[in-house]
Amino acid sequence: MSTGQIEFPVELVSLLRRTSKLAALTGAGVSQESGLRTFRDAQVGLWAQYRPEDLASPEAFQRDPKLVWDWYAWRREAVKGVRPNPGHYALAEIGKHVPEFTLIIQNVDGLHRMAGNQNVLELHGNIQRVRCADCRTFAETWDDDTESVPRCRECGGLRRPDVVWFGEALPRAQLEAAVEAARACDFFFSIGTSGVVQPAASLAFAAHNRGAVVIEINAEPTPLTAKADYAFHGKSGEILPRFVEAVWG
Ligand code: BV8
Ligand code: ZN
Repeated sequence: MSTGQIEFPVELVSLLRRTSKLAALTGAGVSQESGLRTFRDAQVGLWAQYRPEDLASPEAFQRDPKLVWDWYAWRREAVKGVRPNPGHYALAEIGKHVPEFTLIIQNVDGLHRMAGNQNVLELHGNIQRVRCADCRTFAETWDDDTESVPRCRECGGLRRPDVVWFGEALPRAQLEAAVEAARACDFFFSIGTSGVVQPAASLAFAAHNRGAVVIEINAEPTPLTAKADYAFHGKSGEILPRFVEAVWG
């Protein structure tokens, strides 16, 4: 069914109009229409030979810090060349209409904030930030194109992107706030995520188990589809603006 024909059930629209508590989880798919590859999309060029989860790990950084540093520098370049899409702006619009709107993101590209989203929980960090791998001191500035991985001015440790690598714990405050929002919301949107990366993928189920209405917006079915109360399969940059128009327009 093309996105153009998607109808939003009347009862869903009227319930959403009255809600005050809404949480949304987004994944790489929400940035796809901005021109950024998702995690599942094959990588290109020099990086085609690597699986993202093989580079996004402390072991990979231990083994070859320069390779991992350069991968994130390449991804930062990619983000510099793109802009938020209508999906990001539609989420910012929801924030203006729903008093308790919590935006929980797996995205590390910074596009949600660029679109004006305020209350954003970055579960997996942000590639626009760099910190020391040892003393965690944040770097205000750093040079992306260097012979070797830049070092920390405080302790001389290697610098790394401020993201959560596979096998690393998520930032406690953000994760606790996300779990709280999932448990307290009336509506939980799962947008542009394949639902395989834990613990983020369990938030929709936590919301479902607390009686929230779960709505999936994704280009293809996921492990969540069977549990979702509503599933709209298509492009989030096309569906979300229409959703916002139908409910709060
Ligand atoms: C941890 C930052 C322990 C880095 C990322 C339980 C079971 C199994 C495995 C585990 C488990 N618990 C933990 C694990 C291991 C692991 C995990 O989940 N592995 C998976 C692969 C099986 N989890 C971890 O390692 C986590 N840490 O558990 O630590 C611990 C605990 C305490 C103390 C010490 C240690 C850390 C996970 C975070 C890893 N970091 N990112 C970086 O980005 O470089 S995750 C990374 O993957 C990104 O954040 C990305 O968001 C995510 C990928 O998932 P999606 O966002 O869903 O993207 P994907 O490409 O998969 O899918 C895109 C979807 O969009 C598709 O469905 C597509 O159809 C759709 N789509 C495409 N275009 C559109 C669209 N939809 C709508 N519109 C479109 N236009
Ligand atoms: Zn340091």
